[in-house]
Formats: sequence, structure tokens, C-alpha cells
Amino acid sequence: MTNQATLVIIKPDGLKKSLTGNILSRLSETKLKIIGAKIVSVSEKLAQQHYRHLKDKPFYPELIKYITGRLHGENRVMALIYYGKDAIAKVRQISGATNPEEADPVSVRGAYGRILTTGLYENVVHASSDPSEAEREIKLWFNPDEIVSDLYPVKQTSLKNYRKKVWK
Ligand code: IDP
Ligand code: MG
Repeated sequence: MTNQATLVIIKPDGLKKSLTGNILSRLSETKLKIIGAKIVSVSEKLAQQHYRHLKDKPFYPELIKYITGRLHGENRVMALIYYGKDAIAKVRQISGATNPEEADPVSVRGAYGRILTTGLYENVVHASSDPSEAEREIKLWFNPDEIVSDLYPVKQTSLKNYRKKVWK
């Protein structure tokens, strides 16, 4: 298997429960390289784009509330890109099954996830499930200049009237 990149998101419950360090330690067992990392305040639009494949599911409205942080009163997630041999499967393995009750108890989801009374799986982390999903998600969450390598082809562009915050 060649090198792959995969997107990991530590979801709002992970930050709320101060699990960031534990999760990063578990993921370091993979010996993969982190090539991008940031704290993100997830907009409604980003949430909808990220979970577009689930928009017809009964739990979708709750899922959007979850990833935007409205369920936890927490407006942060941590987004990371892991890179290396077999990255997608390695990260999925440590993350565990989608349903935290069915996940291996030593996996991140098995150890720290739960099912809410609404039925939503509050499962602490997101991990891309295949190479095309990984590419779509990485391009959605990261700009090329936030990643420490040109993962995918890039082009140069100059933006007219581009407004940007700078320090005063
Ligand atoms: P994944 O995160 O393991 O790839 P997806 O099917 O992509 O699973 O679902 C995205 C997220 O939606 C899950 O991580 C979980 O939080 C939630 N979810 C998925 N399926 C269910 C379900 O059947 N009931 C409740 N929540 C679900
Ligand atoms: Mg998925």
C-alpha cells in the first residue's frame, strides 16, 4: 500500500472532555506523520458539506448540532491530517467502529464514546473512510498553505480585493 493522507477531527465532545492529549497519544501509535493541524470553529456550511452523504438520515439535524458544537456549548474542533503507509485503515482501526457500543473497548470510540438518549452516536473522533473521501475532506477543511507538503496538485492565483485580518 502506498502513502495516503487521512483527515481526523477531534469532535466537540473530545475537546469538552479534555481528551485531546489522550487521542493524539493513541494516534501516535500509528507512527504516521501529522502534516496539518488546527483548531476550527465549524460553521453550519462546513458541517453540511462535511456530512452531505448523510443528509437524508433521521439523525442528520442532531449530527449538525453536534459537529458545530451546539450540543456541547463548545465552538471548537481539532482538525488534523495524518500521512503515511496505510494511513486510512490505521487511523480507522484506532478510532473504532462508528457505534461506540459496538466499538472495540480499547479503541478511542470504545473507550470514550457514548450513545445519547436522542440516539446520536457521540463518538469523539471523525476519520476518513476511503481515499476519495479523504481527498474531498482534506480539501474542504484545509488550504494548501496550511499543509506541510503539496498533497494534491495546486495552482497559483491572485485575488483582487481580497480582505484578510492582520494584527494591528
Ligand atoms: P463514521 O464517522 O464512522 O465514518 P458515518 O456513517 O460517516 O460514520 O457517520 C458520521 C457520524 O454520524 C458518525 O461518526 C456518528 O457520529 C453519526 N452516526 C452515524 N450513523 C449513526 C446512526 O446510525 N445513529 C446515530 N448516529 C450515527
Ligand atoms: Mg464517515
